[in-house]
Amino acid sequence: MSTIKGLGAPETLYDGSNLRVAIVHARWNRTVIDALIAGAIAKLKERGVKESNIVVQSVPGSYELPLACSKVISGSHFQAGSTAADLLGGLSFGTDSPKVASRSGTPAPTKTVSMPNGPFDAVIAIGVLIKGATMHFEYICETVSHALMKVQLDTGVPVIFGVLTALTDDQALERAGLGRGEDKGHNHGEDWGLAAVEMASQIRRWN
Ligand code: DLZ
Repeated sequence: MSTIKGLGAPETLYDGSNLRVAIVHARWNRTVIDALIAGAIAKLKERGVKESNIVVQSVPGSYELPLACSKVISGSHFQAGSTAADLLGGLSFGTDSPKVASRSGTPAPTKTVSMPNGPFDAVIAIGVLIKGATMHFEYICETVSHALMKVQLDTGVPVIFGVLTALTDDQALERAGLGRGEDKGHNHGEDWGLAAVEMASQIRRWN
C-alpha cells in the first residue's frame, strides 16, 4: 500500500563533502539506537560527508541530549566520542529476532577515544524513548524536544530531531527498519542523515 508519509525528495541534491556533522546519541534501547546511527551515517556518506568528518558521541539517556548537543556545538571536549570510522566496525544490529536491549538501565560506553573538535555544521540528536508504566516518558519527551529546539535556535546550528517517542517496542523497532514482521519498517536514521546535510547546506548559504 502506498503512503503519503515520510520525507519528500528535496529540489536539490545537497553535497556534503565539506560538512562536519556530529551525532549525539543516548544509550538507552541500544539495539534501536545502533540501527538509527548506522542509517544516519549511511545517508551522510551517500551525500558525500567524509567518515572522518562524522563524530559520534554517546550520553546515558535522551534527557542528556540537549546539554551534550549544546556542548558539542560550543566546542567542549568529550572523552568518549568516536569518529564514524571507529564506530562502524563495532556496530551490531539487524539480528534475526531483534529485541530492544538495555531497557533496565543505562549501558556503559564501549570506547574511550578523544573526539576531534568542531565546528560542526549540524548535529543529529538520537534517542529512543519507549513508554513505560510511569509518567517518565511524557516528561522526558516534552522536555527533550523543547530543549533541542532551543539549542538550535540559540546556536544557529541545525539540531536534527532524531528522538523516537514510541508507545511500544515494536513501534521503535519498525522505525529503525528492524520490525519483527514481514515489513521491517523504515529506518528513520536515514531521513535524519539527509536532513542534516540539507539543513547544514542551507544554513551555510543563508549565513
Ligand atoms: C530513566 C529513563 C527511562 C525510564 N526511559 C528512558 C528511555 O526510554 N529512553 C532514554 O533515552 N532514556 C530513558 N531514561 C533515562 C533518562 O533519559 C536519563 O538518562 C536519566 O533520567 C538520567 O538523567
